[in-house]
Amino acid sequence: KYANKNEIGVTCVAFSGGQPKEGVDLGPEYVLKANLVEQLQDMNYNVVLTGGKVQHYKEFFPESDEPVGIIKRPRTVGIVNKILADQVYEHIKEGRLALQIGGDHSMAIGTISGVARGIKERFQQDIKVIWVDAHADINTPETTETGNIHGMPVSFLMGLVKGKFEGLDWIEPCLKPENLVYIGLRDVDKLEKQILKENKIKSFSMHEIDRYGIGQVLDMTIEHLSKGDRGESPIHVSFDIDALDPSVAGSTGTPVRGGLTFREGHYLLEALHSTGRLVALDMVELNPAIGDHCEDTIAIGCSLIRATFGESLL
Ligand code: Z70
Ligand code: MN
Ligand code: MN
Ligand code: MN
Repeated sequence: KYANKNEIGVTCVAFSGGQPKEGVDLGPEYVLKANLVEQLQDMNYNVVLTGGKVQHYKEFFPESDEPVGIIKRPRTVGIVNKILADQVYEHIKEGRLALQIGGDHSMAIGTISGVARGIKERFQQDIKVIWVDAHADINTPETTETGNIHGMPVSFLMGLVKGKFEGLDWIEPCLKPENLVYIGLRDVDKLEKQILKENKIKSFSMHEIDRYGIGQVLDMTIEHLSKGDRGESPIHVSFDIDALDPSVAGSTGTPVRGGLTFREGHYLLEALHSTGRLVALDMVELNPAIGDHCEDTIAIGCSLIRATFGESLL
């Protein structure tokens, strides 16, 4: 419905500036080396790779980027996301599905901004987001304990950040609290919990997944995101690989035990594919420099992407 020619615009975001660990910028290169593009082509998609190669954005980095308070690299994160938003917007405008491979989760500032702009323009609709993650990534520059912007993208997208923040002042709030659902949470900061409550954001933590099972959680998620429309508004999935249990996908910067199983992760994306409402997917925080068997985590990232785009089971 939203994409018109079985075409996927793939943007490889080799960026790590939203957090301190090296290696997360290598995620996209490894995913390409694992033949993701060929796999999608085998599923009869046309693949359009942004810029024809992995994007580093280094030519846009500011010469210096001193912390603002405890916030690290705000101007770098800001400019990279501004460019990224334009790249993703272009794919949506062209009627493509949008796939972004990361890279740290600060990149969702750009991906969701770009998708929201394109969807608004083409369909006059607001974007709805499913954020699959061990973390809520909804700290503000005031509540963050780490200063890492990958823990803050949601607050910037929702307009929860007071005043204009240097480097990130181009961001237009494009995500309403009622249009977001979290799945997989298990490591949420105290002040983040307060923000989730104040904004009445629908969240299915690992506790709810244990209680209801992933099937019912997905039913409830889709029901929530269907309020006020005929159950067909467009959905962007932002999938942090650390939503999965570290025993399944260990090559990521901040593994937290007690996560989704291999099948729960896949079921979630298969169920969303079957709604026909998906317009964009972020697959982020793959860090090949961490863990002993990074090729396993990379392969699971590819497999999750294929599930999202409808790799048939039978
Ligand atoms: C913490 C913060 C985070 C990912 C860590 C952690 C955030 N709440 N996100 N790893 N992917 O720094 O704000
Ligand atoms: Mn996370
Ligand atoms: Mn995250
Ligand atoms: Mn191995």
